[in-house]
Order: sequence, then C-alpha cells, then structure tokens
Amino acid sequence: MRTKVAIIGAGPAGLLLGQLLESYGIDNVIIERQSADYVLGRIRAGLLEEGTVRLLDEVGAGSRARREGLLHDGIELAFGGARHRIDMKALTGKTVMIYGQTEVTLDLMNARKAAGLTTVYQAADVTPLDFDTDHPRVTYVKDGATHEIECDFIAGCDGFHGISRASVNPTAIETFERVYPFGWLGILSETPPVSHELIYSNHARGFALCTMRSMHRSRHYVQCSLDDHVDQWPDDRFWDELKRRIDQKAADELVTGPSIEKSIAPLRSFVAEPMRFGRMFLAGDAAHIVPPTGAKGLNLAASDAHYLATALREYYDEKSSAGIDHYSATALARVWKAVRFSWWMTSMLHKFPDTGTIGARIQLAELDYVCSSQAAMTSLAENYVGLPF
Ligand code: RFL
Ligand code: PHB
Repeated sequence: MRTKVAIIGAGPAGLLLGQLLESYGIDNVIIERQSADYVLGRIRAGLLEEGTVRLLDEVGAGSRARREGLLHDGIELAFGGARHRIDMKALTGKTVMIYGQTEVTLDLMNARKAAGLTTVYQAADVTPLDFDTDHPRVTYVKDGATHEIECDFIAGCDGFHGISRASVNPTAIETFERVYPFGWLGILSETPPVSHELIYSNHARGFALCTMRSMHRSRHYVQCSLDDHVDQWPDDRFWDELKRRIDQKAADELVTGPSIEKSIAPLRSFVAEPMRFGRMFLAGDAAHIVPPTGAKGLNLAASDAHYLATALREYYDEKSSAGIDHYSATALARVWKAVRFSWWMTSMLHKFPDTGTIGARIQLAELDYVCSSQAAMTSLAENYVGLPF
C-alpha cells in the first residue's frame, strides 16, 4: 500500500489530523493497535476549547457537538468552605464546551468512514521505519500477515506509550518530566451535575473536581494515592470522600448513584523535544502529557493536528518546506504554555505530601489572590479557554 501520510494511532490527534489532511486533498492511512470499540470505550477528557470545536467544524464533524455540547461561561474554585466564580466569558469573551472525548472520537470516526478513508484497526507490531530517509515506511502485522505502507511522511499520534517516540534514536531527543506523587480517581454516573459549572476544589483532604458529560451524566474526580486500587473505592466511599472535599451547599445538593465507570489515572507533566525527526512528526500525547487539572491534553492534540496539517498542506500545495521545518517550534511554543498552566493549576489545587502546612497556606493565599485580582483572574481565564492558535 502507498499513501502520502501514514498516521499511527486513531485517538483524537490521529483522527483529526486525518480529516484535516483529507480536507486539503492529502490522502492518508491510519494504523491503530486497538479495535474501534476499545478506542471508543476510553473515558477521558470532557472539555473543549473554542478552537478545538472550530477544527471539528472545519472537517465537518462539529454539528453534534454544536447541538449537544454544553457551553460554559465560567468555572468555580472552592476553598476555605466557599465557592468563588471565575467568569471566563466576561474576562475573555470566550466560553468552553463540555463534550466528551468519546463523542469527539465517534464523530471523527464517522466522518472518516463517510469519506471512505482507510483505517487499519487491531494492527500488531506497528513499526515506523526509514523516517530519516526520503522513503519512510510503516510495517504492521494483521491477521498473521505482515503489511507495509510506503509513504512521504509518518505522523506519530500514538499517545504517551506509543511506538513512534520510542523509535527515535535517544541521542536525537530530549525529554522533560515530572511525575506527581498522587493520582485522580474518576467515576462516571447517571446523575445530574451538582452545579451548572465545573467546581475545582482545594481541600485539606485533597483535590476534588465536579464535572459532567451532560445534564444527566456526571463525572467526578478525587485526588488519591498512587498505591490506591479501584477495588478499595466502592461507590459509597467515593461519594463520602467527595462530599467532604466540597463546600457544604454542594455536598447537600450532590445527587449520588451507582458508578458506570471507575478508574485511576496518574498525573504527569512530560515534553519531548523536538516534535520532528526527519520525515516523522509527533503530535498529541505522543509528544507531551499534562496533568488534567487544566483540561488541556485533548486541546493540545487538536492544535498539534492543526499545525501539522497546515504545514503539510504548504508542502504539497506550495512545494515549500517552511511549514514542516517550523512545525516543532510552533507547536512546542503553545505546548509549553499549556504545560506551565496545567502545572500551576495542579500546584495550586492539590494536597502535596512534602510542602507541609506552609505549602497549604500559600495555596489558600494564592487562591484568594486569584479570586480577588482582576489581573490574576484574567490570566487564569485566558489560559483556561485556550491560548490562540
Ligand atoms: P490517545 O488518545 O492516547 O490516542 C493514541 C492512540 O494511539 C494508539 N496506539 C497505537 N497505535 C498503533 N501502534 C501502536 N504501537 C500504538 N500505541 C498506541 C492508542 O491505542 C490510541 O488509540 O492520544 P491523542 O490522540 O494524542 O489524544 C490525547 C488525549 O487522549 C489526552 O490528551 C486527553 O485525554 C487528556 N485529558 C484531557 N484533555 C483535555 O483537553 N480536556 C480534559 O478535560 C481532559 N481530561 C484527560 C482528562 C486525560 C485523563 N486521563 C485518563 C489521563 C481526564 C483524564 C482523567
Ligand atoms: C472532565 O470533564 O473529565 C474534565 C474536565 C476538566 C478537567 C479535567 C477533566 O480539568
């Protein structure tokens, strides 16, 4: 098989890149290790920046999000027993949209199917090869047979644990990493959200987040120990802990119910530089990870896909390498700002085992400052709604 761009990974980065390339007339093939159902079953992000929704519109996959997504004008920060609202719309003129990653993925999969593009699911031993030459290839095993795709470029959109970044010569790549000493335990339930907007709570027992997928489906997270296992967290324990970490009004109004999904995610900040290795590019979680406190991971995957698709369009339409030469620096400039913001939100809102009581009091002072200074509030808001791309 031959294609212009072989995309490894059918998560949001790979699927969006595929549709953007298709809209520019650049043919592409996606090779994914898992089945489509498995990819759709992963409960992850829930919050989209306006720029991400615009990209979905651009590839004709945004109409359901426009219909069903919930637009939020603000968020609430809870600390010291009270809630404080940050009015992002008033501060920035922008809103964010609640629309689950599973839905984004489904809409992009359907758009890809409608366009008749090839996606190889359940491909084993996917291997990017010869990307330091003019003739890169991707090989994979499917149904016991080895297949090869010849291409002009490879896009490594295969997430943090993927093969693309791992295939790069270690001397050609620099990585930056911080692993946080806690995780997030998340549950999904068929219950109405406790508040119209998201509540991010700093509490002496640890961080908590009340978010949602729709007006009848809630998503809640509590900071947990890295040693914890979901079996140690029956639903009753989860709801009790959550109630203790949010303000009294929210605790009184919280509607609880059986969980329909429960999982623990570790928190990490990670960046690999550069994001281009000859004729292979990295995009999304394959190149960078942020802790979910800033809701930036999926949105960075989208901006990477945009930068890369634009660069490849310039290459094919204008016979210019300028775009692909600048891709890494352009994408990383936005990535590092989101890494900074996500680190800052995480630092301000979580209980850290090593900073003691002075650390906790400084967090409260910072939260008080953020909620009382127009300048600080605006800074939070403009990062939260997404820096321009
Ligand atoms: P993905 O989604 O991991 O997709 C990568 C795909 O590559 C496949 N793959 C391979 N395919 C072929 N060969 C191989 N060797 C392969 N290895 C892997 C995988 O099966 C998979 O299908 O990466 P992508 O596309 O870069 O997308 C990134 C986002 O998924 C991620 O950043 C977000 O989920 C992060 N995130 C959030 N982001 C937001 O923007 N807003 C949020 O509200 C938000 N909340 C979250 C989150 C992530 C969370 N977890 C679980 C870490 C909340 C949580 C709890
Ligand atoms: C979610 O809805 O899952 C979500 C929202 C905001 C975050 C993290 C996760 O910061």
